[in-house]
Amino acid sequence: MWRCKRSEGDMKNARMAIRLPVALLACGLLASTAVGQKVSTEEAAGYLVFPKVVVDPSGALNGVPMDTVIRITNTSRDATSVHCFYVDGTPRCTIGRGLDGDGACRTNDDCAGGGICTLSSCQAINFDLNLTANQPVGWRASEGVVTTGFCVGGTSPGFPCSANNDCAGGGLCQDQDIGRVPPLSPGIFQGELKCVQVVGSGNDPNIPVNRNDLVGNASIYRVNNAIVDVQTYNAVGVQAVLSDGSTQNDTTLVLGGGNREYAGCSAQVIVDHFFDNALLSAAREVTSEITLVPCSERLEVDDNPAVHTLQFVVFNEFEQRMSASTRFRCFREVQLSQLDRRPGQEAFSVFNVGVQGTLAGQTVIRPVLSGDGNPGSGILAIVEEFHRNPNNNAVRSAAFNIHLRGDKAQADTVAY
Ligand SMILES: [Ca+2]
Repeated sequence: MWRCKRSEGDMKNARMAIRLPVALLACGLLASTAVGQKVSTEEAAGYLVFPKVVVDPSGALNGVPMDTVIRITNTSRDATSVHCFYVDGTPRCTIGRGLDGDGACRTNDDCAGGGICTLSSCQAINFDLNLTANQPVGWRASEGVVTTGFCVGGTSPGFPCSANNDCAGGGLCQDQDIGRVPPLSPGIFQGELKCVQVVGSGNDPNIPVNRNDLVGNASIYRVNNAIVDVQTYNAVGVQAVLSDGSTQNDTTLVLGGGNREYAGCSAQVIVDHFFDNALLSAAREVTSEITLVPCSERLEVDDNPAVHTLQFVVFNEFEQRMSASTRFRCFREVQLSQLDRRPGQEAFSVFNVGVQGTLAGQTVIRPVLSGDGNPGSGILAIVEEFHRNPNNNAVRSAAFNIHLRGDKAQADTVAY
């Protein structure tokens, strides 16, 4: 009965030790809805979403430099083309150079001259990949792919190279043009990556194709002299309804609803988590961050991205219920106890262990109807758990995917 898969990570056993009655109930429901084409982190799909990509070479955001390694594999015996978008969800100062000289900021305090730290544009950066049969590719988001060589064999197959000694573990650097991926450094980038399997040729090579051949994952590295902390999550795969290789009509992907071209986003997102500041032992205090991205998005044509309102219903281990809500545009990364409280006020949050009185809980997230009857975009998310040793401030983290429950009646659309 216990089918909820958790991603790898050294916190796995600690999390599994606490099983909530409500969690078991939710997972049973999840299993029973898994029919037909899926939105999942386990099966190959025609549309991939990586909810969180972060690049911060100088460590200005958290004091530790961060980078993200992205991997995509074509599981098909046929070659394929892929059209991808980085969506820039980095908050930036309205006035001032921010943390990276390009305006990136965490709060208004990072902005000079009375500037406001805000996320307003959600600019998308697109690129294309051409993958041969069964080909894995990978790159560091900070560096992208700027060469025409890629490693074969060794321990980094599919990664870009200029010579054999760029390929770890004895791999060979072979000439093959998989495409160019723009580097996201030297500044700060926080955002998501979305990739669609496309026809790759003809008048409009970016038209989606009805195939389900892509899998992917991402590893977020936090590295300095004192720590090496790596967390890996699987990309969310959204499967095309047809997988006969036929070409779609346009560059608007319809997810769910009556005229679906892809599986629909779920009606609810469920997160099992510890409450913030829970002490698992004298040497482990836990906090969690959630990253939210919308299922509906206009990737290349939107200078005023929609605001999404989400409702959070939070249950503790006594199944007592509290609620909170938040609004976001294309991307939101936030500590759970800052969803409903300002920084410094986390102790009063419904996500704080002191408010809830139990170590762990479960949160159900659903989009809220807007005033004009718009049903609201579905959402996708990942959660990161940070375990801090209060004695020396050493932090270890793990990322995990959330659970999806129920099929949303209304379609979501992704246009580019
Ligand atoms: Ca379409």
